[in-house]
Amino acid sequence: MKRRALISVYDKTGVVQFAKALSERGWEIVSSSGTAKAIEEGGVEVVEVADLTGVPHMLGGRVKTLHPAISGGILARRELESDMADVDTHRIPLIDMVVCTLYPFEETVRSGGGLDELIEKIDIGGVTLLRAAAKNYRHVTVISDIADYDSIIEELDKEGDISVSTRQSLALKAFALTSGYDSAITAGLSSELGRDMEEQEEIPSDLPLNLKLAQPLRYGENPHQTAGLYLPSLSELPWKQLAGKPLSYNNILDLDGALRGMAMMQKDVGAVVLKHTTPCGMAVADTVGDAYDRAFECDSLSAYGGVVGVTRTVDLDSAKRIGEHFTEIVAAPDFDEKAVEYLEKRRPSLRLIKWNGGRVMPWQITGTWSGLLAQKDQLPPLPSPDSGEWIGPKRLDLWEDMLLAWKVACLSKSNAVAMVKDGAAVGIGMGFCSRVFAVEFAASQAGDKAKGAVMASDAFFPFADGLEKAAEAGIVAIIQPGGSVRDDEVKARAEELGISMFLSGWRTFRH
Ligand code: 93A
Repeated sequence: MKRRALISVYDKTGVVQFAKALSERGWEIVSSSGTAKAIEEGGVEVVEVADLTGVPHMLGGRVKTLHPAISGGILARRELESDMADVDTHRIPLIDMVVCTLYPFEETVRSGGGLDELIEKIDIGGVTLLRAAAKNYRHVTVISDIADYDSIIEELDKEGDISVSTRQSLALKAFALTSGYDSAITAGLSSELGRDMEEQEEIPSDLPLNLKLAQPLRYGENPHQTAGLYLPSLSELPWKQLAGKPLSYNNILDLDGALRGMAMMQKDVGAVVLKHTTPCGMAVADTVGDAYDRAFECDSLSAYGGVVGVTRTVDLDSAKRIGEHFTEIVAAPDFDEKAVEYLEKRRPSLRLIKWNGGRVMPWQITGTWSGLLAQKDQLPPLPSPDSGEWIGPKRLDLWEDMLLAWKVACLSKSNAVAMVKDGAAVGIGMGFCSRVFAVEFAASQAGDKAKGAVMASDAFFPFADGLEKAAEAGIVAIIQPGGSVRDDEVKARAEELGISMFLSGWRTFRH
């Protein structure tokens, strides 16, 4: 019987050659409209999904492959008489292979797409194809990565078919992709939609975590501590290590800070430098190299042996700049080949981490002597100039800096304040038991750069003293949650000092 492949790809790189190779090996190709067009233009025979289902693509492309004739052809259990009777009755052609690359949701977030664009980039049909094929891996091959085209053709040539072990690993790969895709949607939409998210969710009575050891580690925070990395079963790490020494327990902790920083800055070309999970520099710029240099400058002493996260591909120029300093890890959405080659030579131990933008754990779980604490791992919505209360002059001209300061403070250990000027952190006071000390430290680090800078605080000012210290240093605008019993006093003092103050309404403690 003729085997059938359903190909529906956003990224059309190499699809014509792949379809051609399948077709030459006797496969029938079925495709959604854009893919069918590309394949047909490449001179390969193809059946349109619409011809197979009898229903045209509709809702401007929102419904293309969502149809029982497609889902049924993928999901049917070939060994089950009743399933086969169903497909027979409804004349559903069986599909033996699904090839699908999803709408680029994360790229849309990174390029600053607005809510409408983001919503349209949520792939529904493609995810359904992938999950259905992965679920029925016993009969169906699922290809979710164009990098697998060649090995599939090779296996077909060598073995005449795709082995069950290949199908299993491709299924896991597809599930890992769709789960990462869903987390990216949650992260990408939460800053757009979260403003209405005042209500807390109910706490579930069980956490269905099902954690499995993914990687034993040499030791924990210190050499005498046994440790391992655990993942929920079926989850895969949201990153790939491209080079360098194996990650340690502390590396994985620090990397977490970098990924969080990257997620917060994903709309910008940004860089964050961290030590012990909290930032010692964070900046935005026009290029990755410039953002890195500016982030590094904030506290170049502490950056030694730190972790770097950048929000765009590391090219050779930025690799050279990063390679100048001793760093434990560089995390990025991607690395140019030349950048990897350069950094491998220049810093052989440096761990290069390619992050897919996804995450694994929706919960933050902390072991304490009193039990396991669990909380939803989420930030409050990104403030916007109309989402809070302004006191004194409304310095919209400084808003972008205030937002960056807010992000630095979110990422820093409490009590935290962050001073930012012209798109770069210039002073970060964090991990202090007193907010006044945090301000004093940040101001001393910023020096003259504090003059005309903005400041964020991760929690309210209990007294006006922290604010007064900031004003002394030259801070002109402050973003903080508000909510102190002495808010009136703090607001009045800000007005007297001529400071622009924005009360966001959301606290961002990090312990
Ligand atoms: O808008 S969708 O969620 N609705 C669908 O029914 C559907 N089917 C496939 N997006 C859908 N797709 C996606 O379209 C695929 O994941 C792929 O990214 C893209 C291919 O469309 P075309 O072949 O028209 O270029």
